[in-house]
Amino acid sequence: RDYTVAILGATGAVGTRLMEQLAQSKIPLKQVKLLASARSAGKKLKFADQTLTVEEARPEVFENVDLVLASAGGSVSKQFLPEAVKRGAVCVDNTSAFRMDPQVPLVVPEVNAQQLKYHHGIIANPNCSTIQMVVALEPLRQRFGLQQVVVSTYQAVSGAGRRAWQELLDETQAQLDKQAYTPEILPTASDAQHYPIAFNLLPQIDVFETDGYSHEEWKMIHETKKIMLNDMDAEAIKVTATCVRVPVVIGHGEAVYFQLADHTATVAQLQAILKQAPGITLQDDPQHQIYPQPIQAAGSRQTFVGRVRADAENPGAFHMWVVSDNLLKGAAWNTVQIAEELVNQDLVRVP
Ligand code: 11C
Repeated sequence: RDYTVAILGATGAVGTRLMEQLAQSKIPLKQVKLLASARSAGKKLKFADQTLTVEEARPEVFENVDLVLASAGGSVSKQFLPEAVKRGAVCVDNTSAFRMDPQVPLVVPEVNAQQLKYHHGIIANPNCSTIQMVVALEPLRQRFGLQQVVVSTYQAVSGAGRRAWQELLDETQAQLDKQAYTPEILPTASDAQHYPIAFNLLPQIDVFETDGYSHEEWKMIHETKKIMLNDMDAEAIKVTATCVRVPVVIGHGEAVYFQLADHTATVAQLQAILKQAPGITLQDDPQHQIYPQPIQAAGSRQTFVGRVRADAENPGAFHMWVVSDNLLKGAAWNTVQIAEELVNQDLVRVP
């Protein structure tokens, strides 16, 4: 069977990579449709060796589409994905619109591909910072049990979109040129205050909840529980997070501190498991200064893990440093990987 695939939000930072990842994927393609807002309709974009014209997203354009890969923002997904499902298309959504819906599997294929068979037409792709963390933690959880996670993130500006990416570049140039620059996007476009990211750190990603956590921190806590335990409020694994934006273009870094149930686990065992685990490249040789870095991870589908070390005062507790390309494993690649799994498991149909 060959598939007609629509990309909703083809012109954004993730959309561009969705096209690249789809072109490289094993999915047999009948036709590819590029969909975006009326503003981008008519644009011509390269897909593999073809030139495709972007169409305006309207409910009718989903007729005869088998698979939708969506990354045009939560409100666009809420508006169009139910229309696509009504017309028989299965949708993989990279926005947060449906992630906590109990009818919607939230999937990282290395962790919970078995959840895909329960889909009702929509599958959600998790937040980028959650994905790379669960890829690294899951093989350790499988072997030793996992009780608690404390994560601090160092997140690249591309996570906040193309305009935030440009803001870092323009602001850095302005500061080097000793020119004035007024930030308009970061820490988050929808909040009242904007602060410089060049030569700075911003401990705010997304808006704040009433309990003092940012929404990004909330996502890391509840998405991790849903992916690993299929319950967004599960108490069996405690998770807490501090999310920080750093002046890096691509590649989120995470300092992950975790408590295993089995207190006999050793660093050598953890390294051996991580070395074999799907989707992971172990870069852990401090004597030779080998450890993951965003500039090396950018452009790769892998999750890179290093700095694995034991907390000498707390048996069963360890640190690791996890880096991945937030636009690939954190978004476009995980989305296309889910689509490949749906094809492999013969699940491209609305039940
Ligand atoms: C960031 N993690 O770095 C966000 C971007 O829920 O898919 C991804 C937002 C999401 O700003």
